[in-house]
Amino acid sequence: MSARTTTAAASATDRKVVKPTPAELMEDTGTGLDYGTRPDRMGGDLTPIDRFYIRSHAPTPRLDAATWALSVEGNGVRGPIAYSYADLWNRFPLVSVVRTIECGGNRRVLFGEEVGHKFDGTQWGRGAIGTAEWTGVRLRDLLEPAGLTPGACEVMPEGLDEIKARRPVPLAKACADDTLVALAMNGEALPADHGFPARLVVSGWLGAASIKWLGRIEVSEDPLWVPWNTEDYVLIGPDFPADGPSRGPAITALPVASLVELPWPARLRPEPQMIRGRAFAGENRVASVQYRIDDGPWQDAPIVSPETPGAWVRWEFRWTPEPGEHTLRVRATDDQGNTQPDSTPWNELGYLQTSVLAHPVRVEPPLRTVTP
Ligand SMILES: Nc1nc2c(c(=O)[nH]1)N[C@H]1C(S)=C(S)[C@@H](COP(=O)(O)O)O[C@H]1N2
Ligand SMILES: [Mo]
Repeated sequence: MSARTTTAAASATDRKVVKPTPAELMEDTGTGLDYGTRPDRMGGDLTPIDRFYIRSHAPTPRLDAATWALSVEGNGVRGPIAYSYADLWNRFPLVSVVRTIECGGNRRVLFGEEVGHKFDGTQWGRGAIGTAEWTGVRLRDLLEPAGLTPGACEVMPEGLDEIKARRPVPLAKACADDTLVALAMNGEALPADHGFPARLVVSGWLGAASIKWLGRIEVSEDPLWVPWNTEDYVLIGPDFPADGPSRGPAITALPVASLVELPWPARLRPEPQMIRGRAFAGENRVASVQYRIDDGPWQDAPIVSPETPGAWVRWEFRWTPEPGEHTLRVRATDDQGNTQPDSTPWNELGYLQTSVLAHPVRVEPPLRTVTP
């Protein structure tokens, strides 16, 4: 074996994630674990698996579906129960839903630029969001055979990765129609980086609730406190009072935000073109999207995709930009009347950036036509 092949083989096994993460499709945040989707390569209504963002706190575990099992246990069920991979595929109705997953830390770098601070944590631009068709079994169908006790109130999935990621969800959310134990993503068995053999999909909530590589589900009659609802994925700051053992309120449903499908800064030609983007409002519906160029008026950017609860919408508008430097602003409004604000409330860990972004756009001078 040549020295070169040895190095290639070594670096291949040292990789912490499994799928390729080419720079044409994904933004490397530098942790080796976390890759965002390039905003100008988001694909169609669904994000293709080859570019779906990855957010993992530890290397992707390689799990064998043949020996894997998922247990349901805790003082909130009458007796523990365990399912094999085949049980999940064969014993329960399979459900498919299109849902968006977004990391609570998405846009952290832009939040930092807004407030003049460098937040700790994964240095996300705008790409920690993606939408897939998830196929699997309703979580409530898996809880029911274990016999929920009348006092059961919290359901805590646990991952089989090195950190045993855990994040409780209240029973009502756990039993929602669209809270799934997903086995497939966009019609393929779940890829290793996205939680094979099975992950939770908690519609409209921060990505951290959608635990990957499920191994165990605890049902509890008591509130559960774990790092992901006491010190991480909580809002810490003067606007956010501490909550029992937690340093601040735990993030649940995500607030409305939007994305322009252009690089940052964008470079455009001075010709008629369609500007496209997405908006997502967590558990709410996106009601409208508006855009503004420089100091011009706010105008409607029509929504052009089907509206699916818990999934992003796509919007677009036509623009013939003049050469020079421009600022493009977009603001989405949800069906509860919430509009993206002008500034994001300060919180120590830089979560939930939703303020209107000033997207820099440089428009090239027109091409000179060469006359003979
Ligand atoms: N077991 C486990 N589940 C996890 C995580 C993790 O590190 N370990 N990361 C969470 C976070 S913070 C997010 S944003 C989503 C990302 O899902 P994705 O990598 O499929 O995009 O997974 C969540 N589930
Ligand atoms: Mo996340």
